[in-house]
Amino acid sequence: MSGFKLTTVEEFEAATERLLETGKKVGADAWQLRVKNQTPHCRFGEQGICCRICSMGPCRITPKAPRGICGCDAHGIAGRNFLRFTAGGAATHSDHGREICRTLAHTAPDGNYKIKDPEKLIRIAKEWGVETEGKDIYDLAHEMSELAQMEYGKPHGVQRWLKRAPEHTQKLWHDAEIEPRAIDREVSTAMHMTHMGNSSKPEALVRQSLRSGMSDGWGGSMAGTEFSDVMFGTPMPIDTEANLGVMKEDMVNIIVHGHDPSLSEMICEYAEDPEMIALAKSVGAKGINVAGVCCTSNEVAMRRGIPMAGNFLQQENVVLTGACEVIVVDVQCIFPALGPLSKCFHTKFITTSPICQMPDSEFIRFEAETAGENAKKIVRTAVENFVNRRPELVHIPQLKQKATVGYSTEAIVKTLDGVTNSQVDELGTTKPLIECITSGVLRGAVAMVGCNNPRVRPDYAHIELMKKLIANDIIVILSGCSAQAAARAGLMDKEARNLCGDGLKRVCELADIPPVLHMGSCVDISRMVVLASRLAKDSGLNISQLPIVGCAPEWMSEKAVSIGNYVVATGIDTFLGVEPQVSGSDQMVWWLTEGIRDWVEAAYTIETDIEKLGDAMIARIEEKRAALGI
Ligand code: MSK
Repeated sequence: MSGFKLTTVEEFEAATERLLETGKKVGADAWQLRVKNQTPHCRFGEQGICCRICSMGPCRITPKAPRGICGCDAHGIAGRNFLRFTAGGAATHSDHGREICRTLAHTAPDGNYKIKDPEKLIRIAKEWGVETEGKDIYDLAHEMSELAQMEYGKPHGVQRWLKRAPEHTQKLWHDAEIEPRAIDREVSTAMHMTHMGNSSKPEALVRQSLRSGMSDGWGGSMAGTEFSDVMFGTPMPIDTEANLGVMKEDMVNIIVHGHDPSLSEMICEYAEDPEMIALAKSVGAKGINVAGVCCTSNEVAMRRGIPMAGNFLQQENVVLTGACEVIVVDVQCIFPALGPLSKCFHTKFITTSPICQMPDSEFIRFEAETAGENAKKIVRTAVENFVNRRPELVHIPQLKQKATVGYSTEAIVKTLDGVTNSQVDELGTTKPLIECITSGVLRGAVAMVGCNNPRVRPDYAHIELMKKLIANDIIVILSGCSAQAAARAGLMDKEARNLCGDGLKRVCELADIPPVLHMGSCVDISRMVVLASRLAKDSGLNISQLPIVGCAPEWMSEKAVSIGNYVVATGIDTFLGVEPQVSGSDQMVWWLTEGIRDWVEAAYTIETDIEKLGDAMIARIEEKRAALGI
């Protein structure tokens, strides 16, 4: 009999409590304490009606003061804030994508970065109308790097990848004027529109929010995902483990954290270097253990099976184990708290990017040209730090689950094709998945994404919603910190199929997949819109007709808002468990939850009660099925 059992959120919390006791002993701060200090939050900020865009203010909207000094009302202020939030997220994801495009220019047969998926590079080149015949693959990579970087600043035209969407969707985008032009331009336009004395009309601000989000999902993030696959390999199913128990007491622990795989890939390479392993043994360790946090973790788990220590709100926990020799970060979602926290332990906190520099960190500048040397230096630093551990502070919670990860779009199609042998071209077809949905074996699909947020009991919403959905025969695809919540709980163990309804359980058995599929990091949500596009094309339906929805139950970052905007703009109804900061404007709430449906055939639903959020998603999926008569 299988001994499989999910790890509960209560067990996560007990483990964290134990770690916080260690923290108290060494005088460490923690996010749990800082949340208390910051509560209650500023109501003006929560409602999006504080304007800090010029120095006549700040202006705050109240019944007594319904307009700012320039005369802007709550709707204009909340709208501008929402657009700036989106632009922040779009810029961040897209700059990550740009770095990946730049790294592509440094690929060489004998260099640090190689081409691991040449077929994918050739496919993209053909898609972009680039001649591939007789070209050396590295020459082609360099040419594509140049072209991809041009997408950020080209003076004419719209994003090349929009053509991946069904024609109906492309027409909606064109008619609504939300086709993204150059990626940087959409961020600049957003900043320009929200400068003092420009747009204050919610409709215009929401339209640009969608366009700016589109420049991320169908531009910068897509570049990040696609060219990462070209260089580091397109993910295919692979087994790994998740939760803090993946850290090892008798080994040198290196934690990689952030988003850009260019750094973490190199760290993983050098952690396997025999010279480094011999050095680790010489200092009394059994070897070198690399584990991940946040989306960097997703990247290396999907491609290498590197274990996942935790998600966003676990980042302090890895240091609190007292067994972390180095936490090395690249960009995004990194708590500045890691600096002072690591000083309470022997841990070295290493920052590597000029984009992300923090006090109390050691800065080792990581560059494509010198990536090998940089990575080796970081691994060596970790190994040499092993002897500085304070054994009395070491406690690694013994929580760990098995997980099968690596479900890129290509992997999902290939896995399901394998069940029916219906392969029709090199990319396969999504028809088996469509048949499962139309026959009712599966009721539909939910793309669950996003962060943790202390406003919601961490991980609880992700895990409870997933359990509810799979019990109702709804397959769940995941990315970002949502994926890690699932893996830590055990929902990516194939044994979790026993928690499914009969239909999904049967599909999981036939295809040999877990009931929730790990599609990658937060930039990889671009995989999800590509999959939705392929489902629509293969079924002859519009994306908005498919019984699929998106959900971000614990979102917190600007990137999440940008993501939400491009997912909705793609025609996928999106459900939020944390309110966007627009509630001070009924007009903004209307535009986001109803008004945009006229443009893109989808809109947001906001519901902070998790039970009701789950019910609302199931109801929407069933409505879509009923409309199709299936
Ligand atoms: S890391 S953006 S907390 S998903 Fe991508 Fe997690 Fe959200 Fe960061």
